[in-house]
Amino acid sequence: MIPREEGKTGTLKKGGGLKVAEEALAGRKAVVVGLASTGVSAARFLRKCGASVTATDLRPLEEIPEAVVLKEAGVEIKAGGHEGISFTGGELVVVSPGVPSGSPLLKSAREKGATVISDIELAYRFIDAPVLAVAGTNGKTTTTTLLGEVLKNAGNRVFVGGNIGTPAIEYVENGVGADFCVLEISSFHLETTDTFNPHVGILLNITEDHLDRYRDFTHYAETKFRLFENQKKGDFAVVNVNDPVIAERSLRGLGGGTVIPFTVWGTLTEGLYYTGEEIVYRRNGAEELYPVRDFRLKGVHNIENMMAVIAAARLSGVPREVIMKTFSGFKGLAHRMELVRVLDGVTYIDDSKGTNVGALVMALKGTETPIVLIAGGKDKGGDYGVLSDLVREKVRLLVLIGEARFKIKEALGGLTDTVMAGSLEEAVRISRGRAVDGDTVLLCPACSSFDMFRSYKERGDLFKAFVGAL
Ligand code: UMA
Repeated sequence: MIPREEGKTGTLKKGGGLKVAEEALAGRKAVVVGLASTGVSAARFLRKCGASVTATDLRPLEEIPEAVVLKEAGVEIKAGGHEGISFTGGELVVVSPGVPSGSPLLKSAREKGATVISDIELAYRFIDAPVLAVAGTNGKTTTTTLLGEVLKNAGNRVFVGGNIGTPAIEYVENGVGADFCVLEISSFHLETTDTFNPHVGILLNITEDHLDRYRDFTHYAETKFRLFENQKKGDFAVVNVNDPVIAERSLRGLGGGTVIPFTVWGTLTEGLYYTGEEIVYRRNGAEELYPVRDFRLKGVHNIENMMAVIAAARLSGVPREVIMKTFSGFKGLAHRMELVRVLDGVTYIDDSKGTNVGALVMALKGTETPIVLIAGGKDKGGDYGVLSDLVREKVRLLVLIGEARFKIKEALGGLTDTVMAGSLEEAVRISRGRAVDGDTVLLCPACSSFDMFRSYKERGDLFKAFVGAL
């Protein structure tokens, strides 16, 4: 048994909270860029703390329903573009994740001497609890949720937020405190962090994504490694060394914290590995075993997610038994390899959250039966060619939708039977007609949803509705 650890050194945050934020921000000039969920929370928080706030969005006013309440709270709003926003220096500029850090407005802000930060950085400056942060191209939301559950089941008060949905600043704004803050962190957040330093940082994997926003893959990967930039002795970097990009970068050093590696292949003398039957956690010469037989999350990528949770939870003082019990009861999340229905021997799976090529690789690897694959959506610049072997081997029929359908057809269409569909509903109908007993119909678009839907959630919900109506 590994002795209880509570990370008494390192970056355990103390102090902070709403009172300190009010002292720091009262009278400060702030500009909030982007007025979707993050910007709305940030503007409200800054006003609550007594800052003088201007908020701006490219969208017109009528598309920002929260504008009315913000105006009433004293926020000046410039909607329908960023014209009229100028900087004299000294402003605090809080950027929503969806706004690229290299945008002309933010460039001009920096040139004029304003401080440009993400909402995560703003929140971090006032968070008064240990921060456990989860990053990676895929698996972040499952890992964040599971870590939150494990900590809660051990009797802790836990805030779970960030990319998962609730902007982190709401933790500070609500002022109710917690024993831990578990934050899902995207590369977008990390573009504009400064002092952000999680006590435990988890990096699950790095594969191609968001190449419509970054110069190239290296730029995207390096942005993710910023997670560890400020770590000090007493902090922990929990990293998947089976991922070649992370393994190579780890050799060059990840920051000042202790690296806890995990891998599903091979063994480790320190860290976590997988025997095929159990996860082994080795730390400071001691060892613990976590048999996976009763865990409801399946697939190698979920073993990786669970390894990361074990490390972060044990470093936070959670007993092994609580982890085992939580894992055995955790069913997984909607739109992530979610079983929708079995109809005439055909299994329908909703993996609408599979918004990049890496996610599709995992979904195909984790499916044992022949597959009718529905893919396509808004292209993010990834290389579909890496799917060639898996498509040839596993995909009986490729049904393509959305803007990216031509590009995907060019890369993969010659490898298996391929058809185009004009809508998701048509794609479901075609799949129903062509799938045979024992097949899996898998929605895993490898693209974002914004060409046809408001979000991956809407896409997944519609898929489930169409499948339900068959
Ligand atoms: N905008 C401007 N100027 C610009 C560009 C955009 O004003 O130059 C405006 C847009 O019109 C929009 C706003 O800025 O109104 C951008 O908002 P946003 O996209 O940041 O939306 P939020 O609702 O604040 O959502 C963000 C995250 N979105 C993104 O990272 C794109 C949400 O992650 C997150 O849940 C939420 O904050 C709360 O923390 C979503 C996401 O897609 C799930 N994340 C990416 C992913 O997982 O792949 C990283």
